[in-house]
Amino acid sequence: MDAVLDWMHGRSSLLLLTHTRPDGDAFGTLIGLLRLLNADGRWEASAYMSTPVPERYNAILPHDTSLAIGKLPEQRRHDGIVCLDTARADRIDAPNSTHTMPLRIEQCNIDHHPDNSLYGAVNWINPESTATAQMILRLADSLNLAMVPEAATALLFGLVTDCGTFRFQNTSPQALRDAARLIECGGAYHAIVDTLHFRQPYGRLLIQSKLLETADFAYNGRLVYSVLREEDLQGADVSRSIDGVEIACLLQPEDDGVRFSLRARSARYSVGPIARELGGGGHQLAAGARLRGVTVAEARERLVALTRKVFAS
Ligand SMILES: [Mn+2]
Repeated sequence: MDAVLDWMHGRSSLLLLTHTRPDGDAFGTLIGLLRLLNADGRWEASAYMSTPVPERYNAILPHDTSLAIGKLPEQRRHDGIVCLDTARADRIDAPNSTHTMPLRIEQCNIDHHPDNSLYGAVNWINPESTATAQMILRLADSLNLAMVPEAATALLFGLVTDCGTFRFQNTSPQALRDAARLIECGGAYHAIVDTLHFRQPYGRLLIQSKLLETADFAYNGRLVYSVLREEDLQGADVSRSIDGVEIACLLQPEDDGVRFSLRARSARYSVGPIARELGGGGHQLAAGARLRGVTVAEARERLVALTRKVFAS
């Protein structure tokens, strides 16, 4: 973190970026840090995402005028880019598709993915962190940034989503302490839980039930997988909460291949190596990959073969 502090003190105008297909920790860290910096005033900060925050999160993550969607205001001249929760440079949700713009400005890489490729000019990677959001909390403390309630809510959202609302095995005592701290600073915990768990669109619940209905099992029920053909269903999950399941995988056909979304019950049978063998990456308990030029049947075969290795180890 010291390298990050030095790097920040040498800069005045920062652009914040996160990864493509952003998840809760991506939204939370991007918006949280943006709010913290702009409330403080020592830095001029803006952020960019190619697509807006999903509408269902509007109540907890209201729009911020310094967050640019789809197009970056031309006149801004940034002297540094902070990349949040993003393991590899090619996963940065950059203001243009070729990623040429960010590469010309120095990057500061803040992330908790163990397979981070250290692409930044400075890299602060803490795999012990349940969420990148906690690292932003540490950073805020070190920079003496006031933890304003909107930032606390955004960071709490990142932390809560990355640990499955304190159900996943990455829920550490520190995660709970940090959550308590963010709630004390005004983080809207009940609104977050309400949004995530008690306001599911009916269509989404129907899809979950369809996933269960069409699920396939292998290895005596230890692997479950399902094919999802509908678009835009991030967070849909073939339930690893099924008794006996160690690994769950969602296969999503795309134009030029298949996307794998993998979840493990415990670190004993980690999905990280499976994702990496498929050319992707992620954590032990949650990982993903995208295989080009394969059919769903071929993707299924690869999955079952790779899972065999994990169960055999
Ligand atoms: Mn994360």
